[in-house]
This record gives sequence, structure tokens and C-alpha cells, in this order.
Amino acid sequence: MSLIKDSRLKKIIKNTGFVTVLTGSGISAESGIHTFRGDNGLWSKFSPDELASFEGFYKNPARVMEWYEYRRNVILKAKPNPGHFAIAEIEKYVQNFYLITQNIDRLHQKAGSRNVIELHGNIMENYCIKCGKMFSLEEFEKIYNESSDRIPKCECKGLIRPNVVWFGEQLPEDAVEKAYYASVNCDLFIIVGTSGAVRPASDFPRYAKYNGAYIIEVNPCRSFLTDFVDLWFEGKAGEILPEFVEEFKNLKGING
Ligand code: BJW
Ligand code: ZN
Repeated sequence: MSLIKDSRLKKIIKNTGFVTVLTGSGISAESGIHTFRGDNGLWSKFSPDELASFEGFYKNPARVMEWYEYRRNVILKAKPNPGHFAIAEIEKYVQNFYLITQNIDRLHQKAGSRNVIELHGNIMENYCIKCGKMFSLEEFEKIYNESSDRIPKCECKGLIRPNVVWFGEQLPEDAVEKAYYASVNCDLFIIVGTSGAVRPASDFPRYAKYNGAYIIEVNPCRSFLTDFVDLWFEGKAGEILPEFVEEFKNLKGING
């Protein structure tokens, strides 16, 4: 049974040279990484005020760093799933392709995606809140493991924190600019595995729609975005996306 039945969508896929994808934690769920919201989400067990805000970090840096160390260890063991690989494949068949991700796990890059815009940073890097020095994972681990109080500090004595975006913090300006460009210029915008609860990430599909793009969503559950999309594939990314890519390739006349 085919997924792509809408004749408008078929025409867009045949002709398009510009596709943008927005992903959230749901795409990594099948790789064993927790999502945030819902019954089994991280926010059902942990407080975002304590663990994903600067105030929480400043109050208890050791606790926040411990939580990120735990999550980094889960992420380092995880492998990309068929959903990640399918997205990496679409990039090969269109001239302009942008992948906007809210994820910090770098699994898209591991799957071979190249043009990735990280809206919320990544968990592999850390930086000093005083002088801004960036630390690679290797450099960070050395400092962290040698710190007796489990509060890693820079040479300048500033606290070191993960290079991720917490609530109330600005997103990286270059990432927002690129994501805006990718949204207003694409013909097809595919949303995968996000609840759409967090702004400004959830604004990008709206910019795309206002500028005439066709919007697809892949999610086993309704999200805050489902009501406005053109087509909702109700299912898991790792099951829907590989099938979608096969049909996408057929429509574009790409064989094998
Ligand atoms: C599957 C699946 C499968 C499961 N296949 N799918 C306007 C109004 C009100 C508030 C605000 C506003 N503008 C900004 C704000 C504040 C705030 C915000 O949006 N709050 C809302 C919650 C109300 N935004 C911010 O603070 C942002 N900064 C900002 O706007 O700066 C300017 C500013 C500053 C000060 C004041 C005002 C403006 C920053 C947001 C940073 C978010 N950070 C986090 C943590 C990152 C680091 C870390 O990982 O530790 O980012 S929070 C968390 O949420 C994480 C995620 O990237 C993000 C989005 O979550 P996501 O990925 O959508 O996950 P879930 O769990 O929500 O959804 C998973 C989905 O997958 C579900 O739908 C499942 O069904 C689905 N799924 N299995 C496909 N197999
Ligand atoms: Zn420093």
C-alpha cells in the first residue's frame, strides 16, 4: 500500500529541488534515547527547572553535570535507526536540503546527514560560562574526571557547562538564521518526532506553510502541529520514513 496518494504531493516531489526536515527527540526514540514529554519522557522523572535552566545549573552544577554525563553515556552507546538513515538518504536526491534538529545527540551526523542545523546545541561539547572557551569531549572528560567535587572548571575558574540550549536561553543566531532560510524557501517540509511544544523550533513549519510549502508530519501521536499539517503519517519514524523514501525515489525516477 502506498503512502503518497495526494496528487499535489506527488507533483511537488517530482519537481522539488528544496526539502527541509525538522526533527525532535521522537526520531531517536527507536535508538533507545528518551523523549522529553509524555508518560515515559524525561520531564516525567526530572525537573526541567532544575536540570535544563541556567538558574538550576547555577544552584547545583554538580547535579546538572551528573545528569548530562548520564545522558551522554546513553547517547554514546546509541546507534542511528532506519529513520535517521532515511533522512540522510533524501539529502542525496535534492539540490537544496536542510535538516533542522532540536536533538543534541548527533545521531543524524552518525547516519550520514551533512547539512544539519543544531538548534539546541549538542551534548558532546562543553564551554566555560566565564571566558567562553569551548572544550571537546576528550578535553572535558579529563577535567571532569580529575575534579574532586564533580564541578568542572576552566583555567579561568569559570564553571564549565554543556553546549546545549536551556529554557530561557537564546538559540545560536546562525542556526536560527539558516533554519529560517530553509523554512521559507523549501517546497516540502517534513516534521518528524517532535511534540511542537517548544518555541522557536515549532515556528519553522509555520513559516514554511505561510510561504507555500507542503507540510508532512511523521509521529505515532498527535502533536501541537498536527492540526495544521497537510499530511500526517501516524506511525514511527523508523517504520514510515524508509517506505516514504522508496516512494520519494520512485517519483523522482531514481532506481536502485
Ligand atoms: C515519535 C516516536 C517515533 C515518539 N517516531 N515520533 C512563547 C510563548 C511561551 C513560551 C515561550 C515562547 N517563546 C519561547 C518560550 C519559552 C520556551 C518555550 O518554548 N517554552 C514552552 C515549553 C512553553 N523556549 C525557550 O526558552 C527557548 N529559548 C528562547 O525562546 O529564547 C528566546 C527567549 C528567551 C527568554 C524569554 C523568551 C524568549 C529555548 C528552548 C530550549 C529547549 N531546550 C530543551 C533541552 C535541550 C538540552 C537537553 O536535551 O538537555 O530542548 S527542552 C526539550 O524540548 C529539548 C528538546 O529539543 C525540546 C523539544 O522536545 P521534542 O524533541 O519535541 O520532544 P517531546 O518529548 O516533546 O516530543 C517527542 C515527540 O516524539 C512526541 O510527539 C512523540 O509522540 C514523538 N515520538 N516516538 C516518531 N518512534
Ligand atoms: Zn574560562
